[in-house]
Amino acid sequence: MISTSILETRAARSGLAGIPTKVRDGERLTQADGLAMYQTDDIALLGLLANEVREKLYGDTTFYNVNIHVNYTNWCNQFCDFCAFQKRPDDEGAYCMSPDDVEKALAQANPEATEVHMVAGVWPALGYDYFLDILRAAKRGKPDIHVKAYTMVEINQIIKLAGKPVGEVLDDLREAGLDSLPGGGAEIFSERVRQELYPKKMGAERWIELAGQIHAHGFKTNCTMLYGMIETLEERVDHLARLRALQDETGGFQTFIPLAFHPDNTPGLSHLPLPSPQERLRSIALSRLFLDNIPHIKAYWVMLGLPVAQLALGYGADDLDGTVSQEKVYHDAGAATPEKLTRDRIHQLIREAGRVPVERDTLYQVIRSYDTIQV
Ligand code: V47
Repeated sequence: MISTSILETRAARSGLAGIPTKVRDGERLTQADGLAMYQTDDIALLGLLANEVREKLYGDTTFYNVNIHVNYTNWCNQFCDFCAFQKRPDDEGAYCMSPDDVEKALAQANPEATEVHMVAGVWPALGYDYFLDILRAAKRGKPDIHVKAYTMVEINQIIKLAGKPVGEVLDDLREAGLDSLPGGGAEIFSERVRQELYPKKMGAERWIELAGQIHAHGFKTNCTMLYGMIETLEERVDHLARLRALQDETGGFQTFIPLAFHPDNTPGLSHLPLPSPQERLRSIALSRLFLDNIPHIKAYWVMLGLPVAQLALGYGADDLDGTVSQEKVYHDAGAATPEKLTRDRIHQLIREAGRVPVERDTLYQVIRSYDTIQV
């Protein structure tokens, strides 16, 4: 192990003075540290530190799960400038799955899948019962599946439709089959960015309030940050700090997923570049170091691309999501990644990165470790 004093000498040259010592002592990083980590050119040093933290927690273990995505409708009235997935019902390519469609999709899914990730647009004409019915339909199609569904944005809409207190809505959703919630819809918490790019979408305070209520109700969720649009580095750090503060209160986040903005086919931002591989690795490493209370950092290969996702496993990420299949939000925005991966291909990617594949369920219970099994 390189001595802390050698690392501090290097850190002093790259604007990261004090950070190696804090990380090794387990001391919380400040927002100023967060900003310094966004400003430094020394991404390799961030990676080295983040990898140390990751190895301390999990060694070489790299989690993955066998999952499918069901984007049940692309109808959406939020009209976010960054989104290539949204349609009005009359638009070409618009669709909305019925409960029967959802049931069929699950019945025909990979029999080994343990999780369905079910998210979509927001369209008020879909009534409260629809959201309960598609959960029940998913369980009818595959009774043993874990249903991870509905971002805070969808939950906000479902609560409006229900006209009932949050707690009662969450009870109904749980009874209909909801097991946990994904991390989408947070975008960037900055009110400035929201006003400019997604003014119809609920603001950060409501996202955080709902996530807190959902955690208090006993559900685990994930969390995300969409970066690479028009946000400042300070706004990114503020976003991460708000997630960390909520996690201190509730402990309900399992995983953080930094989401790199994909510009293709987006209504307002198609002129922007895709964040570079360096920036994608920085986001992984920085989130591992800054979000000291969120257990898992996910390399979402659909958005990172396979080579960067593999590298991310040495920059702090401990989770490679997943076999996926049928994902539409990123693929509509120009993601050039495959539509799905087989289990064997995931094992190969993890092994090539020098790590050990461990299949997990949604709640990070180990299903099978492949440390001695060569599959
Ligand atoms: O909420 C939309 C983002 C999210 C674009 O919880 C875009 O396990 C980049 O949240 N470019 C959906 N990003 C994806 C998501 C997710 C993915 C994987 C795992 C989990 C999990 C959650 O994608 C949206 C939005 O923030 N998004 N459009 C785009 N053009």
